Amino acid sequence: MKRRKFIQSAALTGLGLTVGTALTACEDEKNAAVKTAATGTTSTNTKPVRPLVIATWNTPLAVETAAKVLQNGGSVLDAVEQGCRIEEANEKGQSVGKGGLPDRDGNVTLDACIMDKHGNYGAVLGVKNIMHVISLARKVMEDTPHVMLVGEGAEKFAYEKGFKKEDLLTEASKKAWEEWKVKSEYKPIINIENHDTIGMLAIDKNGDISGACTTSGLAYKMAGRVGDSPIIGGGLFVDNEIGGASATGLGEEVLKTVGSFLIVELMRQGKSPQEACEEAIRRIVEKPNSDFKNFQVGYIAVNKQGETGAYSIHEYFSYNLYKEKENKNIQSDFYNKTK
Ligand code: SD4
Repeated sequence: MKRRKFIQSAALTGLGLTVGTALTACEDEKNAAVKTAATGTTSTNTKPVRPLVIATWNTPLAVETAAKVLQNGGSVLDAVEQGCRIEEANEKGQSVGKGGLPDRDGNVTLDACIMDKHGNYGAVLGVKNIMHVISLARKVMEDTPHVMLVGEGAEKFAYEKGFKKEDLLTEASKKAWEEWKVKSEYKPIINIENHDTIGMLAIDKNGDISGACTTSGLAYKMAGRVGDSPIIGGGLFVDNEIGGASATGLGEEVLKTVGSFLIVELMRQGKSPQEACEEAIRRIVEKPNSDFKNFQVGYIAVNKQGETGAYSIHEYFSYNLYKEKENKNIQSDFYNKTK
């Protein structure tokens, strides 16, 4: 049964639907007022928060850039693309774009994906020598019949589209790699506090949602390794009727639970963004033999109503949130409270 139909029939049969006073105007406001039998969660927020931008980690400039695009009447897709480009160009961020830490052979390879309000998706995986892979992912989405391009093919496509070739390995990341090589520990390094992979979700004044995610992946990964960030439903998922989610942290764990898709589907079933993020983290940590003490995963989510959620396994995950003209960095709640 189509969702709209289900909601209507739920209203008729009293299947837990509550309709607020301001809910006559548009469909998404009606959706936000759904109280599900499964969770008993009711949205009390009848006026949607718009525009809104949320992004993983301490990324004030990226979020501000995206917010400005929206304030100036730009598209929500432009907003997330422009926001992510800020982090890609930030050489200090060592897990995204230029200055990203390389793989164990010393090559910086980037992954990115983007989703628009129509559910279109584009991604590039394992790309060398191109800084703005988020824009390249958008070109894949808009200018090719495909959704993903990988490695050399993606790089060739970039040059065809006028992207500049550049060395992404900075002196600082080269030095870090050389130090790592001394011991060359096989274990993927994923620290808990300082990531900068950026996953960004935005809603424009009409309530349309887009998302983007860009990373250099795990530091010192095996050559050819791809994480969750460019994979639809893993590092990012957007459904314009429901909301969006994005992930950061150990991509292997996000992929095994299809984290961002899971969060959006949980919101579809009536969970708040916060409840959905918490459930997605639980799916990882409560697996038998989960090694969660040794890795971090963090999620952000937003629903159509502009309610947001964030949750991580360990302390120190934060996100930037722009809403009602304020741009704040907020510490996320987390699962592992034992020190
Ligand atoms: C990955 N999720 O490639 C990315 C890594 C990350 O901050 O988020 N780093 O698995």
